[in-house]
Amino acid sequence: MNRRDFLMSGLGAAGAAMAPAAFAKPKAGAQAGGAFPPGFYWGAATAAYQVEGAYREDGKGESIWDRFVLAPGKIKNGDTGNVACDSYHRYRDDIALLKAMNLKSYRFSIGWTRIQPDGAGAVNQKGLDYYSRLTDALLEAGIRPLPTLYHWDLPQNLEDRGGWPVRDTADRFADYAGIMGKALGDRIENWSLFNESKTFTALGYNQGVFAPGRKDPFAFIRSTHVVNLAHGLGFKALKAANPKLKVGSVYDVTPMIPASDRPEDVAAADIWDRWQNLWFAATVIDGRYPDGVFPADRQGDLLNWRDGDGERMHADLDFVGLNYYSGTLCAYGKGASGVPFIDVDAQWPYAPPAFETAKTDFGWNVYPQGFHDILVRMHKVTGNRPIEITENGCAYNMGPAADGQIHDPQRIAFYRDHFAAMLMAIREGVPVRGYHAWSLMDNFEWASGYSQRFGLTYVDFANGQTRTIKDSGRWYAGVAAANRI
Ligand code: IFM
Repeated sequence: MNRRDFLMSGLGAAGAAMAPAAFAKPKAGAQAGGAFPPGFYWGAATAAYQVEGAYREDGKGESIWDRFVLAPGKIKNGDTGNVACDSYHRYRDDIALLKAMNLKSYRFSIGWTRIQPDGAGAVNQKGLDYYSRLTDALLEAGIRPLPTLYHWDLPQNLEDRGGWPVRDTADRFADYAGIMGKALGDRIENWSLFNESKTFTALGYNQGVFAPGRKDPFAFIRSTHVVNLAHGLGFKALKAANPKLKVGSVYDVTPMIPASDRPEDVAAADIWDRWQNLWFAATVIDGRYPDGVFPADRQGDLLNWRDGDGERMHADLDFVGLNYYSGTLCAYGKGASGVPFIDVDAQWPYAPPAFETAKTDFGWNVYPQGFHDILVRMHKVTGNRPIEITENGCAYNMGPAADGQIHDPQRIAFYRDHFAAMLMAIREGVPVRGYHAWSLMDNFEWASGYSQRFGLTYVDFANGQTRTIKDSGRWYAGVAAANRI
């Protein structure tokens, strides 16, 4: 297999091979209850394309997701986010949900194409006004706004100019960040730059299953560098707009679990930790890439590295957002050194399951112990920066029962066990200061359309987007009010 074929197949195969099949048993004590630190932020999260709808309203431009959903066969049932939860019009209803659940923090994202329809140049005042109204309404309700600038909806015009693999996109992002900092920095203190860089670059540019649907491994690798540059430039632009702003970014992280004690499997877990957990978070904080992912003599070319990029991408983040869903099993195949891209004949076979965990309706392993473990791991990487859990949750797809209510005990159990794991990490010194459930409400789940329901609130998409708080939402309200489990 030549290098290109390896890159084409290797990452995809690795991803598939890492579908978690086997996990260690949760440690004793994982069920412990108790109080969270005073002032802990209990919250919930959403993202612009997944909830807002109003895809052509008030001067909004076209994003890559507006375009991608139109491609036949890309989204389950041909669903789109054109209407979604209609939050653009119903944001006051959403805030009422947050209040009903006693939540004090709302993580949402800003649609870049509402602000700059083409991703560059003139500002669309009506778009800014929307986020200004949302911010004011949150503050009035006593809820902290926690916006993310980029949750995957790149302006289509920038994709047409090359997208994330092209360095200019990082400069455009910095302009946009500066615009937002100036417009809302008087009322919003904490800002996240990106959501889940590793996921949108890999799925969008390598696997082609997310927008913009490209399958080009070399473009993908470059996109990772441009996104890191955009972190550094965006961070500096926000600070220049208002030095009082606190700027972080959101990383999806997963504990890498060797499939066995074989040194090869342990090495596979180590390399995947660097590539999946550190490639963005540690790079931005350190201003340099973790060693050992690419051959040292090829890395510069693969990334299109230029002198000064270390400083450009460096950002001394004020806080770190972490998203956690499950663990990842890592096994190692024939002849591989543990370094992706070096061994062209590397294989990443499925390991025999040690034992099964419960699964969500999406098929994801339920693995609360991994939440504790990755928090402890990332704390070592992020220093003493405050950590916000910016996402954690599960898809269970039950609808209203005969009594009109949504009884979802599996989701309550999921959250209870994950809160226990988080509390254990906090007690061990991990500085977690807030938690956002994914999600406030059922919404557009990307390539899965509306088939996967992650919400604490049920949304009736067929009947006017009406919202009903699920049993889990009511249970969560109790946790938030008591600040304990
Ligand atoms: O819905 C997504 C979200 O947009 C990013 N993190 C994972 C969630 C569930 O897949």
